[in-house]
Amino acid sequence: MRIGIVCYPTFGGSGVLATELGKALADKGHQVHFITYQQPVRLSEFNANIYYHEVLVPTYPLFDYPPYETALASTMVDVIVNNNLDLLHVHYAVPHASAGYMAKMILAKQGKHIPVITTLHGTDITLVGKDKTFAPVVTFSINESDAITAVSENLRDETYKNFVVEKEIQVIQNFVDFKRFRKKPIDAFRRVIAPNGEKIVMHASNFRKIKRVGDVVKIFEKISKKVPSKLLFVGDGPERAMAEGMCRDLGLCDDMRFVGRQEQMEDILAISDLFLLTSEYESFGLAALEAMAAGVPVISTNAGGLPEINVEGVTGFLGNIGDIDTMSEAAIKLLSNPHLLQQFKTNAVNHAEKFDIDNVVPIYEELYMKQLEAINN
Ligand code: GMT
Repeated sequence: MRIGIVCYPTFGGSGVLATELGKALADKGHQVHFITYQQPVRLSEFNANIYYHEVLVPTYPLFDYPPYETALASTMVDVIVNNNLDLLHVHYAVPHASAGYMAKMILAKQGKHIPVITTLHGTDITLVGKDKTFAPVVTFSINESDAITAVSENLRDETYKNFVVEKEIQVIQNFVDFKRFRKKPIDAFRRVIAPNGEKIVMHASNFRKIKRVGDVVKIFEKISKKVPSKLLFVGDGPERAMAEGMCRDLGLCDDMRFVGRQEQMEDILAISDLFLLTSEYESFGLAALEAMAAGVPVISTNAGGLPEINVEGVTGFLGNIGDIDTMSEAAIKLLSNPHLLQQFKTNAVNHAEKFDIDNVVPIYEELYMKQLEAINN
């Protein structure tokens, strides 16, 4: 198949998922065309089946707000026509689903019919999408998509709760390239971070408010009083300065490290003992799944779709949003009992394997085939 993929090219989970999906489809022989405003972060190696088309948004003195959606829809049309694409798969509804609808309508006028598949990822529904500034357009374009998928059962339910959606939303959960995360720890790297054999606790996110990174610091403060440990903060974003301020105020700077955005997550996860995810909401929590695939148990909130991947008392522990005490007690319990920690590490790997890329990509392929059959009949 010749597939167009539209996503955000940044470090966000939806872009990561879309890029990994495109790469996996290309490995299976499909021709994949990424249409984004920047090269997606995880699209660094050459693959003969992958094409990248940049969306350029011209500036003009009249435009206080450059019309990205118009440029995107026009680029979609151009790429679809010139590469004879079979279908378009857009990730994150805002504004990709409405741009996809616009492209589809333009092409229909030219006699080309192309299915548009929309994958909902999380904040496109729960935060941005349901804001009344966007809601009518999001509702319309979701309903006009030929197929809709959501990355968790929770997100499917949230979508039905917040929007009038008449179509079936198929749940296709996030996946992980299991092989990639089965890496041996690099001892020298571990020694740099934890020179005296301290435990390594980690958090990775885009440091948005919804991640509650302040809670990560508070939990770590409690952990470090009981278990010699270090905290690695991976990623960057608006709340990073606040987290750094907290670490200074609490006198924890020697034990906390902000390593910024990292592409080699597997190397960092390989030396980590515990992953903290304190979000107010996660439709799924891809970062937690990647941690589990690397054999790192997870202490998380029970928000959104997190209970669908982090199994209480098996792969980690879950607490209510903001419940620092419960989450830190669970973390201390795990980190101070080597036998229990090892058991949870094994459980995490075993559970993550269910979300292996090889199990999930065929579900997308089947969906594409179904849509192509429907449009051709
Ligand atoms: O987590 C973020 O803020 C980024 C966001 C995105 O769309 O890029 O991630 C969402 O999509 C991921 C991939 O499907 C999910 O694993 C994340 O849970 C989801 N984030 C939220 O729902 C907050």
